[in-house]
Formats: sequence, C-alpha cells, structure tokens
Amino acid sequence: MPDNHSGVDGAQVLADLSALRAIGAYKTGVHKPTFSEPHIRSLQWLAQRLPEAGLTAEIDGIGNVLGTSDKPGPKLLAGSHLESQNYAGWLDGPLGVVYALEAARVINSDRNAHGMIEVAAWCDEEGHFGSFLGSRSYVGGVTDAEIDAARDRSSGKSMRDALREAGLAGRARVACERGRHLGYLEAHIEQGERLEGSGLKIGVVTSIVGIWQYRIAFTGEQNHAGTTRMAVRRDAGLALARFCVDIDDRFPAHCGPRTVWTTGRITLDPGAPSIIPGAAEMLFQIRDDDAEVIARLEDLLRSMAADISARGRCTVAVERIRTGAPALMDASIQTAVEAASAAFAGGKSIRMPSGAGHDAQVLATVMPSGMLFVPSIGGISHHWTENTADADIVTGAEVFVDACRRLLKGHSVFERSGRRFA
Ligand code: HGY
Ligand code: MN
Ligand code: MN
Repeated sequence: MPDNHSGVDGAQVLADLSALRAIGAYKTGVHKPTFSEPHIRSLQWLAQRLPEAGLTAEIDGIGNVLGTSDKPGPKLLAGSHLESQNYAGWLDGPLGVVYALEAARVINSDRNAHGMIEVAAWCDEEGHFGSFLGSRSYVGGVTDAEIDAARDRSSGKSMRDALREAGLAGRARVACERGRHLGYLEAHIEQGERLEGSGLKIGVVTSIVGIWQYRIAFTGEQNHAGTTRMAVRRDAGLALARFCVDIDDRFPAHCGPRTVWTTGRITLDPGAPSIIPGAAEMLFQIRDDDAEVIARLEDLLRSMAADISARGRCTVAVERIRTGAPALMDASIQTAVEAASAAFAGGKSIRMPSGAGHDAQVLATVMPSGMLFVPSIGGISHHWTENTADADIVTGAEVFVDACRRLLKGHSVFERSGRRFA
C-alpha cells in the first residue's frame, strides 16, 4: 500500500457510524443507556461485524465485546464503548469502536502488516451502573460482589437483573492476558472546543483526569410550606443550595489549574411545592489529573459539611461513591499518533490532556495506552446535538489506522520504553 494511502474506506466508516446512530436514535443523537435494548443491539451489531476483520467475536459476562485472533504475532488492542449517556451524542464511544473495526479490517487483511488489531467495546464506560465496570473487569478490577451491588443510577435496576435480561447471566467475564497486547489505542471525540477553536484536527492525548464522585445527603425537617415560620425552618433544599454556592466560593483557592467540579443531579424529598424538603441529595464530581489535588478538595468538602452539621439546623453526610486514578498516556504511542497526524492530517495535531474520563485510563494500568481526539463541533458533548464534521471523522480514521500500523511496525519501540507488563 502506498505510504500516502491509509487503506481506510471513509465511506464505510461513515456508514458504520450511521448504522449505530440509527440504533436507539433520539433527535440527532442517541439514547442507549447500558443494557438498554438499543445498547444490546449495538453490541450485537459489532459482534456480527468483527469476523469481516478476521476476528472471533464474543460478548462476555459483563457485556464487553471482544474481537480476538489466534494468529501469532504482535497484537494491538483498540476500541472504546457503545452505550451513551441518556439522550446524548451519537459519536461518544462509537467513533472509537468503528475506528478500531476499520483498523482491524484494513490491517488484519494486509499481508505486509506487522501484526494484528484486536477490538474491544467496553461496557458501561458512561457509568450507568458503576465506574468503568467493563474495562475494569477486563483488567481484573471488578469483583462479583461489586456486580451484585451495582444498580442503574436512573432506574435502580440491579446489574444482575440487567445482565440476566440481556442473556448474559452466568457467562464468564474475559480477563486480559498480560503480555498479549503491545498496547491499547482509543480514538474519541474531544468533547471540548480546543481542536475546533485552533483549527487543528487531531488531539494527541497526554493524560486523562481522575474522576471522584460523591453522594452528599442533607437532612432537615419536612414541614408545611405555609404555616412554618421562616425562623424555625430546617430546609434541606436550602442548605444544599447554599452548599453548592459555598463550594464555588471556596474551591478556587485550593484547586489546581485544570480542576473542575460539577453538581450533576439534585433531588429534593418529597419534592412538592407546598412541603419544605426534609431531605436533599446532590451527586457531585471533582476531576483533576493530580490525585493529591482531588484529595485536598475532598478534605475541604468534608470540613464544609461538618461546619453545617455543627450549626444544628441540617446535617450533611458526604459519601465518596467513585474514585478513578488519573493516567499518563504512553509516550511512544503519542509519538506514533503525532507521526500519523503529520502523514494524514497535515500535521494539524496538538498534545493535550483529557478532561473526560476514558477506558484508556483503565487499560493504562496493564499495558501502554494512548488516545487520539477528533474535533467536536462547538465543543458540545453529552448532548444529542454532539457532532463532528464527516471530513474530520474520515481524517481521524486515517490517522488512527496509520498510527496502528506504526505501533505494530515499531512494536520494539515498547521494548525500548522499558515498560513491562508481565
Ligand atoms: O464523563 C466522562 O468523562 C466520560 O465521557 N464518560
Ligand atoms: Mn466516551
Ligand atoms: Mn461520555
């Protein structure tokens, strides 16, 4: 294959993405939460396509789709996820899965290639049931007890029931074979406006943030909204609202340069206009690529909560429900992605951190891992208007496949990097 040709069939990549977009379509996006019917159909869609890339497909006991080859020689693992946030975008996840499928189709059928691409779609990256349950299961980080306890954050359905309804109950979970892969490469939409804003086409990811999530519960006293004097109220909703503002006032003095924090969900109980809420709950997240910064902010959060409880009107309980280690992306993979960008994206690439969490940060605990980003229009994501220009999608696929080739060809690069994962 001539050097200036990646072998990518851009029309096929776009057609595959459109086929996945049609499964669980919602306005111009999709609604396919983990183990929903459209999510299961998306897993099956991928499993049916993997043999055309010379791979044997299986859907394992936690809903990961794995495409593997028994051919000898170096193997690079590539993939992303297929479920979506609720009523969200069509590319968050599927872009990386389709790129991995295309890389496997192109490279696994090329006699001159220096190895094989194996493909994965990790289950529940979007955290409907937990934290990176699919990719963490693959690296050996999920116990049966964690699955027993896992519940859908929207419906409350147990993961065991969801697995059974998906026909996956009792099925073995596939664990990674240490040393099988020379590394893992994931493509993803940027979900931010940096690439578009600077007219660049490829983000070479340097690090991925850690995400720490909290359930913060406020307890006051439910009472009548008309007859309860303002001076004696113990309004849990008001205490929560004040707490959110206090966080915004006090965190900046203690955070890092790229720290972000979000209150993504607030519930008031009983949530009626004529009743003072006796209970309130917020789901709160802190993200940073330095775990010490997150730990420092958690200490501040807990001391702020203790101060409110000490005043005696409402009590506040802070429960940490999710932690995730930040991860550095492998330098050799960054170099390969940058070289591929020079070859297929006119060198319009930039090294940048990821403010979003990704399965690559989990795979990075067991093998050299890297990511590349393509531009998001308007920087929008986790919303059904999320989109990327077709031309950028195709360019990204060409860079991705070329980077895969380079990594397979130069897999000895990993030997030199001295990183061993036994
Ligand atoms: O929330 C995240 O960072 C990822 O998109 N699930
Ligand atoms: Mn994603
Ligand atoms: Mn996402």
